[in-house]
Amino acid sequence: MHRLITLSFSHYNEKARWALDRFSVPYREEPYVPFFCSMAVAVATRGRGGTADRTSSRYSTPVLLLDDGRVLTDSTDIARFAAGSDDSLFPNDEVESLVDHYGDQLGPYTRMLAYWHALRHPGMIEQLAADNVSPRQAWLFRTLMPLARSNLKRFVNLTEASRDKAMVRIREEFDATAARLEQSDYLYGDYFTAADLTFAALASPVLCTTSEEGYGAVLPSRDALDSEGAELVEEMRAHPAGRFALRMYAEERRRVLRIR
Ligand SMILES: N[C@@H](CCC(=O)N[C@@H](CS)C(=O)NCC(=O)O)C(=O)O
Repeated sequence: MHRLITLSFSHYNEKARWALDRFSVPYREEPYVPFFCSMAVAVATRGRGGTADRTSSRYSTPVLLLDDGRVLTDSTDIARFAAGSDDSLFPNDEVESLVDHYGDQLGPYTRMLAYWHALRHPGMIEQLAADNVSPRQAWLFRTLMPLARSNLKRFVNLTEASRDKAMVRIREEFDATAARLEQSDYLYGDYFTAADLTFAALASPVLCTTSEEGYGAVLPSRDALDSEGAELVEEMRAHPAGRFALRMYAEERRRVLRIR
């Protein structure tokens, strides 16, 4: 069976999981927390990793280890592999460029805001670990977290200025997406494509999409956020683009049993 190494709660990983689930590709997910996921990738790829891009290192997740020995180290490559000969997910260059655009221009900012809120609340990131990985790994993460906290902040570039920029960029992306949706129920054409999947997955950290709504891992509960975090999530959920993302989950995120 194919092995999917993930940073379990990450939205880029959710994008890969969604595509694999949608096309009923059998795989076993090996879920990790930050740092441990990079070590798992280094081990699984014998130190080679993949290709670093503007938003990630070469040890980033998701990584799909195929039965035949091939290794896919990018969520878009994994989604393309999942779709196989079905060209409805990636019908053309316009969809490809929307996927790349959201990967570059939305994903890094929703991730930054999610970490901003998670790291402000003592215990929140440790709870995320407890909700998403094995008790042993969660315990180890909790034990090492005091040392890892500042590295994580530096890694995601968490400062007030970057938080403010992230907020501006997310609102711009949501507004542009909503404008696009005035023409159609989908981001391209009149059917579901990888552009819709990518937007919905990468918007999830600011929507706190729940597993009941279809997210393939556990994100922080809205009740656990402070007023600033809760207001942000309410604003994004009420936005036409946020409502669209939640609709894509309701209508298009087919969950199949995953073996862990
Ligand atoms: N372009 C990559 C981005 C993936 C990415 O940024 N993954 C993050 C999780 S949100 C990660 O693993 N970061 C750790 C690292 O880059 O070392 C993709 O879409 O697969």
